Amino acid sequence: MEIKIFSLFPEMFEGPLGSSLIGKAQEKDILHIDVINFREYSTNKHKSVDDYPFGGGAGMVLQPEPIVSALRDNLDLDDPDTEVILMSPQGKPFTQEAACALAQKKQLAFVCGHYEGFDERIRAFATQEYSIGDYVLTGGELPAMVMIDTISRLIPGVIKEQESYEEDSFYHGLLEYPHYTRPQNFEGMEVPEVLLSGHHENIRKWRKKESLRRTLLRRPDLLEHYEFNKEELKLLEEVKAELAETE
Ligand code: 4GO
Repeated sequence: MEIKIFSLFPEMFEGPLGSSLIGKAQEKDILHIDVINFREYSTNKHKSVDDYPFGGGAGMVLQPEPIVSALRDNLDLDDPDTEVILMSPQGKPFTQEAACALAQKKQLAFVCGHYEGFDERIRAFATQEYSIGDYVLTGGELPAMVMIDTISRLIPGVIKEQESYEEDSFYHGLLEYPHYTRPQNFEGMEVPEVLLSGHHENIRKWRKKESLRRTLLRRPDLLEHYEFNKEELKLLEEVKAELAETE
């Protein structure tokens, strides 16, 4: 996959995208990430990219010319397999499902704004607009990094075990079951017996049940959209009965 980031602060990306699994994926040629500083596309002598808002008010607004010139110079804006993504608090909420869809694309471009925001006409050049949550940041760089990290680990070869992400929280719409490793007893806290039993079917059921319990207790909103199978409905009833007992 080809990723192009348009930002006034390219150095912000060096650490997060150069290290760990994303860095390795780039070395393995699974992923290519380019950061383009659209200040280089400013045509005035001060290399400025923002100006005062028409109509008055506080803050500066990013002008359309430098960003659009940078996009045109680095992307084929007519390629249907290229998504131009604007990072903004006004975008659609970014979810694991959105990440799965974006991971299928050939090329992704991320447009990171700063200051008060973008001139509205920049939106005409984006194919998507995403928000990573209901809060305001100083720039779109951190949201772009969050999205790139989430999408990258879904690309085959980026994480070791391909099944690994299929067990993630959210992948199937539930939170993950609890994990344990050695020691068997840590400061008096024991690993659940069933995980030591070697009985694969019981372990699978226990994990499914704990996954449902966690989701019910921590994120009941996720269960509103979840499509339960027969076994899951039964396990959820068991969980609810157990919770009613301890009330
Ligand atoms: C994105 C961008 C928050 C998000 C941003 C978010 N803040 N919630 N700030 O994903 C244009 C100027 C937007 C600063 C940018």
